[in-house]
Amino acid sequence: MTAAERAREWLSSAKSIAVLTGAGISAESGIPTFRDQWGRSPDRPPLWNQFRPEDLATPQAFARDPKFVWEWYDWRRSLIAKAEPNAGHLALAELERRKPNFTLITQNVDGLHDRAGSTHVLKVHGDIWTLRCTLCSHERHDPRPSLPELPPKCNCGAIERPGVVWFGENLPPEIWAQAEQAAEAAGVFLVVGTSALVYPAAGLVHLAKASGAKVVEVNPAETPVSGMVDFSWRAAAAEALPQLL
Ligand code: BV8
Ligand code: ZN
Repeated sequence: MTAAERAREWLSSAKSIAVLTGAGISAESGIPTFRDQWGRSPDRPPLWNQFRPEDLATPQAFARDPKFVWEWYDWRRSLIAKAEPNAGHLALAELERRKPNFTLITQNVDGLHDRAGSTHVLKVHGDIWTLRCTLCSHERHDPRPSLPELPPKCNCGAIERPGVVWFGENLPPEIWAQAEQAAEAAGVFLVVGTSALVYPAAGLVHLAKASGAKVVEVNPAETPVSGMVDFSWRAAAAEALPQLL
């Protein structure tokens, strides 16, 4: 039985399915991942080459230099705006249409799952297109690829931050609770394109496994969860996920 046949068989008999995606599913849309390209990618402005995401995606970095952090997010927003969802994103949107109990949980902030047609996306690390005021917490969606002024300003006069979850910050409680419930209830849990290093998101894999799910990983590289999943598919998301349909 091929990898695809095995995964398809598990999916067809699953009463509920949950999927956790990471930056790897957007790699084939041309968006650099956090850990396996950032440092070396030539298209990443030299300005940030000496920084790691863990250094920039923090409240401390933002408090120290909001304009610098905003320039990083503005560059990412403009890159994402030029990107298109790939076959991996589209396959998950199709799977959602076909399977009644289907929950997509993503660590990505790029919004490509929504643009691919997924309708119920649990964004556990927030959304790069949302801006939140640092003073009055007013949130707004701003789809403009590059903002007229950095940092952007709220009507109340205070500066706004990206509506994402930074390191050291809690995940949105209600979204996180739904993600945990979906992982616990899943008959099949797919973990796609994540290095499984960032917690508590990576913990969903352990939770799904402990709750009796069949866990399938899709990743061209080995990760810390490869040893515990039922099947670790060494493949790119855009190549493997369409084979699940
Ligand atoms: C929290 C939003 C409670 C912002 C992000 C020590 C030990 C354990 C944990 C910690 C620790 N010290 C601190 C912590 C907690 C910390 C953490 O986990 N740190 C890590 C670095 C050890 N976590 C937190 O702080 C979280 N909050 O714990 O709250 C708390 C409260 C107060 C005080 C303390 C704790 C918040 C974490 C959220 C951070 N925000 N993003 C932004 O985007 O700018 S995380 C960031 O990393 C992205 O969201 C990203 O999605 C996420 C995970 O990375 P991946 O998605 O996995 O991407 P990565 O590049 O790593 O991997 C890509 C994978 O794709 C690779 O495996 C590659 O092989 C694969 N791939 C490549 N190409 C393809 C592919 N796969 C398929 N197809 C392909 N074509
Ligand atoms: Zn405000």
